[in-house]
Amino acid sequence: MEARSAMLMDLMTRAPGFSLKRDFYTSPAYHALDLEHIFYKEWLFVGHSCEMTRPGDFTTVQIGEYPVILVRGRDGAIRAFHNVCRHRGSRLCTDERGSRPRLVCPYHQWTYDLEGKLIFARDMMNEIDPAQFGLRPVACGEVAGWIFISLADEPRDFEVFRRMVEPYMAPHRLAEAKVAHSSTIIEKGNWKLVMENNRECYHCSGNHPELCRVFSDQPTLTSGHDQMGEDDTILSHWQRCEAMGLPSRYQISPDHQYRVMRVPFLRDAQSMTMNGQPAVRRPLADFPSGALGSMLLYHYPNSWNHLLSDHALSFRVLPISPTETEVTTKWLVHKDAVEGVDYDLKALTEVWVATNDEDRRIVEENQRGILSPAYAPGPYSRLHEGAVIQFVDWYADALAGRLGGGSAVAP
Ligand code: 3BY
Ligand code: FES
Ligand code: FE
Repeated sequence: MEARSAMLMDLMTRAPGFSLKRDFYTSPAYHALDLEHIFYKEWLFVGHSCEMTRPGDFTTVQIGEYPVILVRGRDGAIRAFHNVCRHRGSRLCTDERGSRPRLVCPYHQWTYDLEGKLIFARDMMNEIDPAQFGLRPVACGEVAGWIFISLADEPRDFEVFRRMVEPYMAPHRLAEAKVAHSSTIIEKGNWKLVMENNRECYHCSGNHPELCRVFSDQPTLTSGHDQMGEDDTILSHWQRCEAMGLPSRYQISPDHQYRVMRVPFLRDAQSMTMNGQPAVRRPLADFPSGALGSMLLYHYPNSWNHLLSDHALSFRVLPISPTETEVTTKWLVHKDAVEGVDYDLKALTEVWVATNDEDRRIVEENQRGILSPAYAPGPYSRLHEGAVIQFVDWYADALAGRLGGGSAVAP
């Protein structure tokens, strides 16, 4: 059977509340469908505006088959383009990041301005209409310093997402931050295993000694989001933070694609550090208290984020192959915080460097088990893995709708 029909059939007949069939985590054909119908259609988190502060600053990113460049224009706006020269198609910018007054193709030096206009094609300016050969734009949106792109011809509504999450993010003043540290790891596992693993803390007590020093693995907090408002500790945390002007209550989009909420840390911890003390002396904003816990932002298919009082963390997930996923973590601090004076890099990064490595191992072992022909879908815990069920339902619904089958959630 053609992969598309096989996948649709698998989605329509899957057992809800169970992990997916093996092909979803292993098959190259299913992976290609994930790219086409999820990664080439949804808004994707790619980076931070504070990484491109001046005109000409650029960063590049590879989404499946698409190389993309993000560049700040002379007008101050950040734009995204396909990183493909309009002459004969060479990749235009080869560096991961940098700064250029113009974008010059390394092959025959066709030259584009920072707004993507072709301004020079040696000995060809009379032969062609340069207006026809500008860089092809990619939709680009920003919310509170977080940059998203969409490769879709008709991108989904970004404003509705922005309106929900901006009030939660803006008080952390992340456009005025800087990236203090960045780590990129390749996990030998399907991207959905990376996301599923992130969506539960059923594995935390057995695997994350560092994270568990400050982060509770209590199910209401990490998975049963719908029950959050019934938990007194969470309710009083929300009330305290909202009294400081920080929106905190759990909100989720109608299709469950993205959500925000503020969660308290254990005891009096203020940050995700080994001792719970702030890692950065200079906080991100003038918060009256440091015990804000974490403002969590999840956006499917490819990011989760922790906004703390002293720093912020972003996590970007990009599929490389059916069994390989790139995970990039960035630690953001106030732009004027000085390393060695206001923060110690090891203290800042220790918990998540360890946690990421533990999660990598978990995901890789999960993948190795699933690669066995003996693997069969297993049940998610209703108590601890409710958010995994939500993620898989979102994925299955989004795909089934696009493959032509309507909702994939069994009645
Ligand atoms: O090396 C780079 O990334 C350059 C080459 C041409 C344009 N680009 C910004
Ligand atoms: Fe870019 Fe020729 S391919 S200048
Ligand atoms: Fe984990």
